[in-house]
Amino acid sequence: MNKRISVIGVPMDLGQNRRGVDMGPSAMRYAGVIERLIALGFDVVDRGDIEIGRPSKLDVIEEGNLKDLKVVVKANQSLYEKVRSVGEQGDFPLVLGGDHSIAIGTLAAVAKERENLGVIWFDAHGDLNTGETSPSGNIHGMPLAVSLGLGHQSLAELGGYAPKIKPENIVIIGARSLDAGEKQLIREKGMNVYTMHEIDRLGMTQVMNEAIAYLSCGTDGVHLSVDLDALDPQDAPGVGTAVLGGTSYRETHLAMEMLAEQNMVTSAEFVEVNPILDVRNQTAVAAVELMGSLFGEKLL
Ligand code: HAR
Ligand code: MN
Ligand code: MN
Ligand code: MN
Repeated sequence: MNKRISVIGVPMDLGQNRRGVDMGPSAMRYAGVIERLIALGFDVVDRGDIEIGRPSKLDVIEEGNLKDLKVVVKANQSLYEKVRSVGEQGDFPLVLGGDHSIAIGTLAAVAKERENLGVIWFDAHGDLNTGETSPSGNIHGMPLAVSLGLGHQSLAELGGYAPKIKPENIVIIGARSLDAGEKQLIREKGMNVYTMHEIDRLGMTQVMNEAIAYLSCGTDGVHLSVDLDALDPQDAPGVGTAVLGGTSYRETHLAMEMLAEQNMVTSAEFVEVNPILDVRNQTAVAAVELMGSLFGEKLL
């Protein structure tokens, strides 16, 4: 991994319905993310937070089943520019959310100079909806579809190009709540999805070995996107759309530790931490501990 890490906060809560996830970056800073990475020997620069506009009453009018589209696009444009600028300086971009709609800006930036960016997507959900398939109109359920070039043009063409990612370069891990349109898209594109069924059946070790081997050939970088709702709600209660039966605290750490050994991840984001729904900042702490494992913290 690169020596210098640039931390970027994105206090975005407009990609979904539950207020509070905008406080995620603060909660992870209070949980000691900067200090933890410094203690691991990294040069860490906190780039502060991206400014998120507030929708005016007129803006809230939904456009093609896409809630708060304009403000989400604008914030992702700012995030795109920030992530590009730190990437150009050779830093490792570490983005703290905010809801998962911010992956639209992160991916637009990190995929720009790469022909074959790999993506590892830890999530209970597929985030593969478009305005047409989304049951909710929440943009945080759409970022992976957007990165494939699907959905509203103002999202899909952010950064001036589309698609960002090839479907065969994506590995989804932890899925257990997929909408009909998402299942159809996964089948159509033959995407790599390790649902909780495969994790239970094969174990996280084999799942990660397969994912790592698969992405090691043919990719020119790997973006890791961790939605904290991938974890079981017992271990990460502070998320807006908790789904029972997720990955355990240790399974998720093991996954991060295995990625650290490979030194293959070139950018990362940790999203959906909602302090209002959390218990004593437990989910923010878990996120920061997972970042520790990702960046090479060892148990012994
Ligand atoms: N699939 C549902 C939707 O599109 C729920 C989506 C999301 N929740 C998230 N994203 N936290 O992973 O509305
Ligand atoms: Mn998600
Ligand atoms: Mn590219
Ligand atoms: Mn999710």
